[in-house]
Amino acid sequence: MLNKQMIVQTLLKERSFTPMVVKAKAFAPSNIALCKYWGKRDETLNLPITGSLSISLGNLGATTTVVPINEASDCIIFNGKVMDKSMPFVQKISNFLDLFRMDQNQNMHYQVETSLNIPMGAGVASSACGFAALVSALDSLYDWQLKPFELSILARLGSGSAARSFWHGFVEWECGIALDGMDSYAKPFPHDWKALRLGLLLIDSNEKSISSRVAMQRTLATSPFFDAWPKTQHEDMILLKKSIEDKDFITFAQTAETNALTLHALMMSARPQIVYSKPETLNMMDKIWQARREGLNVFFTQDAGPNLKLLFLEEDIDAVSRIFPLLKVIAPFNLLDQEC
Ligand code: 2P0
Repeated sequence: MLNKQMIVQTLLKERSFTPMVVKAKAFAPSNIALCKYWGKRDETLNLPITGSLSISLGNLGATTTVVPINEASDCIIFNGKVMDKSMPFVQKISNFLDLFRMDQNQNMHYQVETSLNIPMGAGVASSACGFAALVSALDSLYDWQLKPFELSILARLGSGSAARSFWHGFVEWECGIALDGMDSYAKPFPHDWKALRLGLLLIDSNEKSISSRVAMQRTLATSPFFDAWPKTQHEDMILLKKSIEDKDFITFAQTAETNALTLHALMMSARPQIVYSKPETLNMMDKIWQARREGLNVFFTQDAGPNLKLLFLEEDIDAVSRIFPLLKVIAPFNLLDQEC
């Protein structure tokens, strides 16, 4: 059976493990899926059953600095604070770094300092941009000069959605068919859309009750409707890509919304059920649908949590903000317009 270590060894074959700089730094944007990744054909390598398509959040994401240290364990610093080694996410990062401890590098430990400029608790996953930034920083530290698809494969081993966090704009992650996943990586879907806006609507910032990993496994194993998901996903991908090419906002945003609702319906049909929505999530959906009935083109997508991400166009910022005054508005294609 293939494991992560074999993949890393294949990709880094003949690459040096001598640090070329004292400290390496990299940034990776966060991404929101418009056509979701849900269900793995390989649990170990995070290989998806379907392709997915995301939009990156411009200059909102993770900046990670990696420094080799002469210590017996890694030191993980998050937003300025040293994290306790017993924390699950610290262990997840250390386990990931273990993959790069081979041959002459086996005793190497790192100080990994990550800062997020996404508002904490905004319902935007930090693991995707975190793993992507970490892989890019390691690439710089050792001057491996890996190709973008190779970086995407390495980051996927940390967290599936991290495969999509290496580019700005729209990004497509192909599911691939190879057992080793060497054909399962992301690449840009090269169409921009300057007028597109994304709004982060925070409903609940508490940690989710069930991880995406466990929720994916359970949905795949128990939902009586899972068989329908790959077909729906394939059709949605075609619609979404065509609507981006045509700048057909209604088809684009309606497809993203339906894709998210289909995903949540699937999860609700798992046994036992997985329900990420809170009563307030449904209230907000209702507000969005009401606004649409009144002629405002606002739609949403939802990930593995109760928060919503609104989709609308620049011309409707004021109208949407009047309904949702606390909305954090992001212009994914206008990098300079965003706060850091
Ligand atoms: C996505 N999500 O496409 C989907 C939609 C959440 C909902 O990818 O187990 O943290 O590390 O591969 O990437 C969240 O799952 O899962 C996710 P792992 P990941 O963005």
